[in-house]
Amino acid sequence: MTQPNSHIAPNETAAQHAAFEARIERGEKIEAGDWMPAEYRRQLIRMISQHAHSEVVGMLPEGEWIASAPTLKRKTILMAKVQDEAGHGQYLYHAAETLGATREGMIDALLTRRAKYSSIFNYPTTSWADVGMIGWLVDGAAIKNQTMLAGASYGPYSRAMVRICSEETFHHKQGKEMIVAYAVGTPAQREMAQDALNRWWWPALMMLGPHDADSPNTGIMSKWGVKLKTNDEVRQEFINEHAPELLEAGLTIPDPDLHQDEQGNWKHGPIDWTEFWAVIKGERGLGAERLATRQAAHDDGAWVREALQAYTDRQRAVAAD
Ligand code: FAQ
Repeated sequence: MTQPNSHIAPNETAAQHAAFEARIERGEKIEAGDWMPAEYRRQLIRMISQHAHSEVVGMLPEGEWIASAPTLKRKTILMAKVQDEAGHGQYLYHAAETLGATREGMIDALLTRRAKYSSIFNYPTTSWADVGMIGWLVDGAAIKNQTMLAGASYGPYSRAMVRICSEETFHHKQGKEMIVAYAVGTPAQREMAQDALNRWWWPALMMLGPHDADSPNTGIMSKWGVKLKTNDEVRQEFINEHAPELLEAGLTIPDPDLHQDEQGNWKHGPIDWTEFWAVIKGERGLGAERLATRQAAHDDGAWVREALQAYTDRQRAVAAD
């Protein structure tokens, strides 16, 4: 017996869904004005807006270090990186707006905790090496995930990913260069790099999402060509690239169970998912502080929004005359 398709909304037909899925099957991009299932639209708004929030909140942990960068070169690189993240947030908010989401609605969902942002940005940056480790591991994990999303079926999201990935690649390289330099540097630098790895390794694995068996959204997102790989597949790619490079740099990965299997895949030990969910809910880490900072920035920007609205109203009134 065929299962009823639970994603068909009351005002949609199976034929519409079949035609939509055939387009995805043929590798066509779905564009903003095209017909799409309501659930496809809802899922994309959920994921793209959360991605946008992650980029913007993601400016906070590293931004704290701009004033303390050890050299002018490191400071300019970091400033460029943090500005890039703001730009990524902008592209992504725009991509979500093409689906009918409003900026006000998305920001409200973030500030009232109805929308999530990446767990990774609720961890504190306690030393300068964290800036390098975020570049190497967090941007490294983000690139694995987002290179896959560059092939997503929704055109505006996939095109935003192409631009974002090229910038993230620069972020990744600068982080790796910094950590490798410290790993072969003075004993104090090596210790700082190792301490950063000890704190960021597990959160970096977690940021790629729960195991596939615990990932309620992967099924439909894969069927509709948004996620071309599962969370565990992307995590495996990330570990396979990063584990040997970190070891080659002379660092110790804080996982006693890490080993290579017969196929050459680096297998990790058990992940503490209790910590992951507690960090997302704001029960552990800096969730409350991060949201308070975003709320303050939103409040400080009220006059800009009011001025833009007054200008738009006046332009409209002039045009109407
Ligand atoms: N944190 O069913 P799934 C960056 C939630 S950008 C918080 O597997 P899905 C750049 C998930 O939303 C980093 N929540 O979900 C940068 C869902 O809850 P919901 C962000 C998480 O969507 C670098 C629930 O768990 N990247 O780093 C997390 O199929 C350096 C069940 O999970 C993106 O957002 C998490 N880590 O797969 C910036 C990429 N993981 O929404 C500054 C786009 C899962 O149903 C410095 N997003 N959840 O209430 C994605 O690819 C996907 O959303 C996943 C999760 C893979 C993150």
